[in-house]
Amino acid sequence: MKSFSIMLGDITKVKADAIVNAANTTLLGGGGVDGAIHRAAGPQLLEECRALNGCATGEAKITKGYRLPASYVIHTPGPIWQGGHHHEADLLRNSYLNSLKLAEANTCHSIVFPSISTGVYHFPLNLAAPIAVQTIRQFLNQATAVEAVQMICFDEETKRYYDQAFKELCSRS
Ligand code: AR6
Repeated sequence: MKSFSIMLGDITKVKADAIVNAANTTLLGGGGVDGAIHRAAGPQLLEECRALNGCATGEAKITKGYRLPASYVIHTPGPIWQGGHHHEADLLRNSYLNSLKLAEANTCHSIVFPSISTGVYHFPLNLAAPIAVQTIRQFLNQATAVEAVQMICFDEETKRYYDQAFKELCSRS
C-alpha cells in the first residue's frame, strides 16, 4: 500500500531513503532549506555537488546524504516566480516528477519533499501546492518502486495550503 502524507517539520531531521533539496542551478548551496541541508550534511555534500556541474531548472541530480539521517539528497532547482507566464507551472511539475523518477532509478522507497519554490523563489502557495500534490499522486498511481512520499512543511501556513490541495484532489477522484 503506497502512502502520501503532509507533515509539519524540519527536513534535515527526517529519516528516509531520499530527501529533496530546493536548490539553485549552481547546486553550490544557498539559504532556506538548501542552506539547512548543507549545514546538516556537512562539507562532503558540497564537495560532491561541485562535481555535478550544476543542474537546469526542473531537472534533478542525486548525491549521498552524508551526516543527514537520509541516505540520499535529490537536488532540484525549482523555478523562480516571474508572474506565471514563464513556464513556471511546467517547471515546478518537472522538479517534482524528475525527483520522483530519480528516486525510483536509485531504488529509493521513501522520499520526502520540501515546498519547492515557495520561499525565496516566491511561487504562490495556492498555485504551487496543487501542482505538487497532483504530480505526486499521479506518480504513485503508476507502477513504481516508490512506496512512501511525504511533504514536509516548515510552517503552519504552508501546511494549510498543501492539506487543502490534497483534500480538493481527493474530493475530485
Ligand atoms: N525543512 C523543511 N522546509 C524548510 C526548511 C527545513 N529545514 N527550511 C526552509 N524550509 P526556500 P525556494 C521551507 O527559500 O523558494 C535557496 O537559497 C521554507 O519555509 O528554501 O525553492 C536556494 O539555494 C519554504 O516553505 O526554497 C535557492 O537559491 C520552502 O522550504 C533558493 O533558495 C522553500 O523555501 C530556492 O528557493
